[in-house]
Amino acid sequence: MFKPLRHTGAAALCVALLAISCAAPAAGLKNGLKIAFVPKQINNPYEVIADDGGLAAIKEFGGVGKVVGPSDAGASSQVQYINTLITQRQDAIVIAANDANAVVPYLKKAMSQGIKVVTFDSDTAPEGRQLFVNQANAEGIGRGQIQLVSKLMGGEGEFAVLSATPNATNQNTWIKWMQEELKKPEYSKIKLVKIAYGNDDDQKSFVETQGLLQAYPNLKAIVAPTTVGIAAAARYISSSSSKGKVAVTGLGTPNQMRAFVKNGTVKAFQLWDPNELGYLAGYAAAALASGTINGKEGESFDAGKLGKRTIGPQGEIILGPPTTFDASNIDKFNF
Ligand code: RAM
Repeated sequence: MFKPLRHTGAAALCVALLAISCAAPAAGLKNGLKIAFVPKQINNPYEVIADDGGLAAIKEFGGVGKVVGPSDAGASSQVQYINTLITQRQDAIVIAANDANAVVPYLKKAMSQGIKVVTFDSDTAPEGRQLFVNQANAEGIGRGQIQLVSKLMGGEGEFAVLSATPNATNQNTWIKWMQEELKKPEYSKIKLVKIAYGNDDDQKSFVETQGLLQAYPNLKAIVAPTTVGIAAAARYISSSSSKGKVAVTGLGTPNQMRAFVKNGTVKAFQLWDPNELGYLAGYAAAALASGTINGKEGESFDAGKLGKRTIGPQGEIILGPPTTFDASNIDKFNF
């Protein structure tokens, strides 16, 4: 009896105060925290899902959330948004950084004024933030992509990587681990011929795909560790004579890739749930801004439906392992 009554009371109070979100805040979190999400780019479907997860978390713990950011993933495109958020005295900024260094001076300025900074999806240099919420272990993602493409290529032939921007910390780290994995003897018949950059721009990624197919007539696969890149590559290949000859894989959202799996262009690809990534980052930011954690290794915090989470080395919090999607399971996922 007691709990529902309390919620009714909180709801009535929220209606009275109008502007404040109605929620039962997680243990120890301050009410009314102002938390801003800054995606790599505002119109990237992946970032939209992640930010929506963050806003859902903020609603749960009774904060005030918003999403602001650039329309392109350029290195410095987020700077003006960070400056505005500092002026607005947000409690926390959660950012998917477009460059490891370009935003650091501005994020440092935010932190010096008491604003908590959490990176998610794509990290900055460690001095630019207090926590990094990572979608999955970076080494596991990189090595896993090679294991997958090797299977799709039958263990031999040429492949290319179609990445996001040349400065994207997340893609660059994954590619580094791909190259490490390729050193193993079982991949001696596989050759990475080119790393192309579609800048997480659909059109550029489409044109880069075309360029790769022309430049490397023996290409057997394209690995795009970006949801924008893989969707553009699949779209190009699905209506070209390379369909069925050149495998497309990488990291994509099931909803964007479903048609290409159904029409046979794509056999398998991977990802995690971006919504959960944003949700976890929202709770991490709130815990920092409430002072229930300071960002030290070993500290734990309550992440709502994701349960208790613990900070690992270098301030990193990991969401969980990626899922591999194929024709057998893709319809079970809706994001
Ligand atoms: C794109 C972005 C994002 C990355 C995903 C996999 O949407 O580059 O940062 O995590 O792909």
